[in-house]
Amino acid sequence: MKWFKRDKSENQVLADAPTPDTTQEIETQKDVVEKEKSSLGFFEKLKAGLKKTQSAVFGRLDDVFLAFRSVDEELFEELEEVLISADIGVDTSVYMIDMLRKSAREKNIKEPALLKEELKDIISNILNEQDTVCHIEDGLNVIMVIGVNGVGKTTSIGKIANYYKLQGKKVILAAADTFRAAAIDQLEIWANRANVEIVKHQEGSDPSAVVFDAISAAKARGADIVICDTAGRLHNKKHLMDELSKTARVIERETGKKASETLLVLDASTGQNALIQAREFKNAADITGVVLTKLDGTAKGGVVIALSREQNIGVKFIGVGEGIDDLQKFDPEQFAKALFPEE
Ligand SMILES: Nc1nc2c(ncn2[C@@H]2O[C@H](COP(=O)(O)OP(=O)(O)OP(=O)(O)O)[C@@H](O)[C@H]2O)c(=O)[nH]1
Ligand SMILES: [Mg+2]
Repeated sequence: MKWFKRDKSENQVLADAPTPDTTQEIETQKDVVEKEKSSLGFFEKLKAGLKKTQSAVFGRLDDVFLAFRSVDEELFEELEEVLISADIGVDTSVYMIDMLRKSAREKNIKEPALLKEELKDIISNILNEQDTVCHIEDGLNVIMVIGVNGVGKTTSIGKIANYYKLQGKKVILAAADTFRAAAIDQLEIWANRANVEIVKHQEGSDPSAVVFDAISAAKARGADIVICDTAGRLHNKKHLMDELSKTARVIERETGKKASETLLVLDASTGQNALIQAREFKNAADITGVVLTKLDGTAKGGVVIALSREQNIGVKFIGVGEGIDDLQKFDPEQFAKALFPEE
């Protein structure tokens, strides 16, 4: 089992901070308070984005917990049924309930409502088994963004550019979806919104030449991150693989290393289809993580759990709306917590 170290600072609470006795420590505590405040906003937004999934699936689990007086086999079966009927998938649902039985037995849990916390832990453990951190190192990083038509690649790139720009990174977008002129224009609109530079060529030009130019521009301007948009076609796998490996060669040759991340964008509202796309793309490219979009418009948010458990792929960012701020760094514990209605 792989466990990845995660930066917990965003969720740190003030109670964790030691009593200050120097100005510097007071400043540090201020930072913690600020982070706590922004993390509250973060959580509210996450909850709002998961509202549909919560009421259609996890709210129903809550009803089951309430309806039972004791922890028995009938309860486990009913919980399993609710999970299967959501887009969590049979294998993952069965696994989750097996884990729940096990912890109920080991901890001698007698009250159904107490199983809820166990289930949250089971979900965050499944999610934590994958690498959910978007790795950005010192120096130049290239992020490739791939996925089928309409899943939200260009929109997510705009949001990710804004996310890193706000962290003080210098970002350049590469308009390597040269398939349609409109795709280049759309990326340019997002570059303007995020206030970052864009490198573009004519429609129909070679995508890897755009990436080459974007990397050259990034070197010349001392940029930290180049994010590459790509055309969303999967119908011809050979073509896709050829194009991606050509671009990968350019990235490796020009930066001396592989792309920091190759992010697959999946539309959560397509449910099981998103899982199929993940499997297909994993065969065609070295996917390092997923951006899961449109969680706000769907009850199929449970697909995140199946992606982690069945496709062994970590979600790194989630899209919870169409605006530039509607992107969140994925946080397994917070996500598991936000799936359930408040106590
Ligand atoms: N509600 C919601 N809509 C989103 C989200 N992300 C993207 N969209 C919408 O999805 C639609 C498609 O987004 P694009 O970014 O154009 O998708 P794409 O993958 O680049 O599409 P192609 O370039 O045609 O392959 C747009 O209308 C976006 O506003 C999200 O997180 N939530
Ligand atoms: Mg696009």
